[in-house]
Amino acid sequence: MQNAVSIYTTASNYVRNTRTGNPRIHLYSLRPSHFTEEQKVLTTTQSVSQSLDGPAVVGGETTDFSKFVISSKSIREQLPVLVGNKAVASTTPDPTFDGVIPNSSQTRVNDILRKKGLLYEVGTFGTWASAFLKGRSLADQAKGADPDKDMLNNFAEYAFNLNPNASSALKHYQVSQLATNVADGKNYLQLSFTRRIVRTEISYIVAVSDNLSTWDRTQLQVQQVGAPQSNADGITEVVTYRLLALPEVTARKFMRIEITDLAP
Ligand SMILES: [Ca+2]
Repeated sequence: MQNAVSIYTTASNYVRNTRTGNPRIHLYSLRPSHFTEEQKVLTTTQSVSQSLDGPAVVGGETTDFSKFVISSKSIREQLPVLVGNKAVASTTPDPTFDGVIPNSSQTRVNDILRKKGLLYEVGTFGTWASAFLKGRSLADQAKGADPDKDMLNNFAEYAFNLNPNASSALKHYQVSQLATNVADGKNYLQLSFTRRIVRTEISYIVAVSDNLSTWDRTQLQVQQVGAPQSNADGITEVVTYRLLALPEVTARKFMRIEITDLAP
C-alpha cells in the first residue's frame, strides 16, 4: 500500500510535468478541480495505508484495517440479512466489522445504508417476516406459527426482536428480579423486557396476577422505572416496570409481559 502511494506520487509528477509534441503540451489537460480531487484521494490512500498498522482516521472515521488483516471471520460471516440487493436494518452481525471500524454501531450502519437507498426497513410484521421467514412454507410464516418450536409464535418473535428460526429463552427478552427502590430503600419485584422502539402495531402490557389465572391489565399495580434504555441494535429498547405492592406485605403477586397485535 505504501509502495502504491509512492509509485502514484511519482507517476502524478510525471503526468503533471511532462510535455510532449510540437508545440509542447501537457500529456493531459488538467484543471484545478483535478488537483483537489487528487489530493483527496492521496490523503485517503495514505490514511488507509496508516490504518494497516493500527487505528487511523480515514474519511473522518477511525478505521483499523490491521484488524481486517488478522480477522478470522470471512466477509460472508460479516454480511447482514439481505432482501434482494438491500440489507435488513440492524442485522449486520458486528457493526464494527471485527474492530475495523471500532466506533461504528447498528444505527450508523443503518443511516449509511438508508442514505444510499440500500436499507430494508422492518416497520411491520410483513416486512420482518419476508426477511426472517423467507423460504419457510406459508403456514410457517403465519403470525401464529412457531417454526422453531420455542413456544413463541412468530408475532412474539417479531415483537421481542428474536430469531424465529432459532429457539429463544425467556431471558432473551424478559428479566425479573427484586430490586431496591431508591425512593424508600425497599425491595420490589421488577420486570424488564425488550420492545421495539417503533411499535405502532404492537401493544405491550405488563399484567399482574394474584393466582396465575386472572390477570390485571390496567397497569394500575405497576409503575415504569426510569426511561427506556436503547439497545445497540438501534431498533429495540429495554423498559422496566416495578410492582407497586411490597413483597414483604403481599402474599403472592405475579408479573408477565403480554403482547397484542394491533393490526391483525
Ligand atoms: Ca418461535
